[in-house]
Amino acid sequence: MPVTSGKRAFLELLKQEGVDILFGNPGTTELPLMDALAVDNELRYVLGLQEAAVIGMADGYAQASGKLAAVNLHVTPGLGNAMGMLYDAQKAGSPILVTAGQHDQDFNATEPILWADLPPIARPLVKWSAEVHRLADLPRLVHRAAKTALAPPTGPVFLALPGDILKAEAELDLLAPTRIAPQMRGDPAAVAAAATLLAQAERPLIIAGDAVARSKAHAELVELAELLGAPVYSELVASTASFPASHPLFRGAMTRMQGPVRKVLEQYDVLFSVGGDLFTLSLPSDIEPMPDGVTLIHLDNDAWELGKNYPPKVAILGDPKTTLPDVTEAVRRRLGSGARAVARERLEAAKKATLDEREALKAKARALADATPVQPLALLDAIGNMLPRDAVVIDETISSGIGIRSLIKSDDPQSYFGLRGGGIGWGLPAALGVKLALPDRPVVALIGDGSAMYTCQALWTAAHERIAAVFVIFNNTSYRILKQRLHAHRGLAAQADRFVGMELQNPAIDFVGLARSLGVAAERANTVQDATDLVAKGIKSDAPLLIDVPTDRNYKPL
Ligand SMILES: Cc1ncc(C[n+]2csc(CCOP(=O)(O)OP(=O)(O)O)c2C)c(N)n1
Ligand SMILES: [Mg+2]
Repeated sequence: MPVTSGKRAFLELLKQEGVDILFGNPGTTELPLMDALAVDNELRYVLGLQEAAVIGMADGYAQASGKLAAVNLHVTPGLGNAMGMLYDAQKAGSPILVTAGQHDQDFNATEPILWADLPPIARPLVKWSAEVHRLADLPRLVHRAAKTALAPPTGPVFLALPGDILKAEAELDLLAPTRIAPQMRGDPAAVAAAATLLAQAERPLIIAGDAVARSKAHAELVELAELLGAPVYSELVASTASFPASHPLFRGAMTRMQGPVRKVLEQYDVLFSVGGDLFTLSLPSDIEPMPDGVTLIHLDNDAWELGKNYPPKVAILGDPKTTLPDVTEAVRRRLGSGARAVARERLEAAKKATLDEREALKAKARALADATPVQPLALLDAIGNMLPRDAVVIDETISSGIGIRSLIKSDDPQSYFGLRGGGIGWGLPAALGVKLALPDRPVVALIGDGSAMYTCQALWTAAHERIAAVFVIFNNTSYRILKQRLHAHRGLAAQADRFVGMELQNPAIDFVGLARSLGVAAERANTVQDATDLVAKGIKSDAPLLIDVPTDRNYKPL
């Protein structure tokens, strides 16, 4: 076996795992790796200027590519800065190998600067967290980490890399990656039981979760939905286009509040959740979102999610792409000609209901098209109308995103990525990762002004790496969602019309100046037309562009 150093072995192990980009921010403890990178021509090191931005980029890359994303951070403060975005990555199930340098093991007893025990810090937010203690274990542990990140349900993992391990040399067998084939086929008896319930349903409803997009099962779910004549909602907090947005059975996302969820569900007798979150809600409420009369069927590739909050009649552990055709086939066999005719009527009625609702939303948006300042609904509609079909939208619009899944034609599984975890600051760096993963598709990030400020450092990386994403800032000079929520309390803030800690004014943030200072071209758009003209220009450019759109500050219901 050849003698190799830990630092070079680590890079080779990443390459074995299919990694071609290492996202990172270095410090002294990472210097051995930076040394090895100096003579490596295959791995691209993408520097982020704050660790939150580093993880956000890796998250976008992992979600859009489905591949392992690799990250290297700087000891305790580096990992600490990364935690908020690591939470988002965990919620989105993003396969990310997060590593951090650690001091030499025989130095740690003195508690050197920046030192803390790293694996326990990362542990709550990852599938597996460990430290390498012997160079001989490095190959095994890196491969185990990568396998774990990519095994369904996918998610981030953490490895601490002490300096002495990276600097040491030894004869090393690099072993080989393990890949767990993801297409688990659901249990046949459970599939049959689910099909019986679905075939008997009078008013079936489908909730589609990220697992559908991840397994690229759009066509399989469309077939079942059409057979049943069942409308489809996306899960409450989605990070993907879990169903094609233009399909006439797609009703968009439900509001993340108990009352409105219950109102929708009350209209149905059988709910089939295909990888959907039941339910990720925003705030507590006395209202129970799941009505008593609804029979639940639950399919997911994550056993934890099955029956997590609501006991299903049938729970199927399986991958949507391989399991849905079995369900559809079994339903088809159970539907007599009478039932088929009824299902076709349901289909026509459901299609009409969707198209009516969508047209009403678009009419409302059109009526606001010339309003100043720009109304977010009008801007979303206009962007939805002009984007090419292969565009990918990154959504961190927060309060401005109402109707986004109906207005933007996100029709394929990689056409939309949204904020799953709720930790804001994700969208701007995630857009870079998505563009790196899908370089041939236009990438347009729609981001709230408040959200953009958490990770605006990523703009420098966009300029430095010439990552041609388009950023549209929905700039209402406020944390508008928080004002809306506090206003709804009808408490002291609403009476006083005073919202402490929610105004981003005095001074207003100069996003154009900010972007330009970091090397990114930027323009302000005061009308919907100007904004879409600039989006069109940005899509054609081979460099990033930021478009600052002052939008309505009003937080009261229109
Ligand atoms: C890391 C993090 N910090 C704070 C919050 C709380 N928070 C949720 S939404 C929000 C404001 C978002 O502002 P902006 O992006 O401008 O969107 P808007 O509400 O104006 O539409 C804040 C501060 C959060 N979710 N995550
Ligand atoms: Mg805002």
